[in-house]
Amino acid sequence: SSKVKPSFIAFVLGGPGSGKGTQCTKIVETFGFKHLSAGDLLRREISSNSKHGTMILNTIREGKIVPSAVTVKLIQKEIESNEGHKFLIDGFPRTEENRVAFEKIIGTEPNIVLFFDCPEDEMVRRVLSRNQGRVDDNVETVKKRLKVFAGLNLPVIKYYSERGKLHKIDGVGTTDEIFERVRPVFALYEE
Ligand code: UP5
Ligand code: MG
Repeated sequence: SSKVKPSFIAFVLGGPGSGKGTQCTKIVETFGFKHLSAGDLLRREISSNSKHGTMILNTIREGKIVPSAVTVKLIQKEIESNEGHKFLIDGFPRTEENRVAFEKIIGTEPNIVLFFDCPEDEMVRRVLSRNQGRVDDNVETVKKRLKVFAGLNLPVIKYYSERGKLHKIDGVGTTDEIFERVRPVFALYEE
């Protein structure tokens, strides 16, 4: 497992468009975390024409999950090059297999897990109005992403709930209203 053990890790989970990235930006501003979005790391691999770029692009287009070995290696690189930081890991782990691979390779578990709970119709509305050219922001792929979320990611969320690590946040409301629900979770850990 990794040489560098991070001081604090929060996993940030929720369906497509539930507000993970938006809330992570606010957490970074207020609590000074390093934000690692697994989706952004994978999209960076596509645009830098890396070895796995084409496979990652095809996987994201289908709303499927990239193999754990690829994603965990990208996260590991970021953790090792940001030694001493607290980390927000956004949109990972997506599957039980992802979760087990992370624990094995990084050698630690998250301190806490946030889950942005948002109704499907609201998530679809947000994703389809984003307009930032993401290859997976279309009706067809969003439906697949929602299915994959329900089938593969909800079990991971349930796992952390049973371990007493889950903070379930109502993901409906304005960005600021939602952040006021997030703030107390992190305020607990501020000295
Ligand atoms: N918005 C945000 N908050 C709002 C609010 N309160 N009210 C109204 N609008 C709000 O928000 C989405 C949109 O809604 C934005 O336009 C925002 O302004 C607005 P955002 O904060 O971006 O939500 P987020 O939950 O981050 O949505 P995202 O689409 O990024 O979630 P996904 O989980 O679908 O995407 P991700 O990038 O994590 O993954 C993409 C794909 O990569 C996956 O489908 C998968 O194929 C692959 N992947 C893996 O294979 N493995 C991984 O580990 C990670 C990803
Ligand atoms: Mg995101």
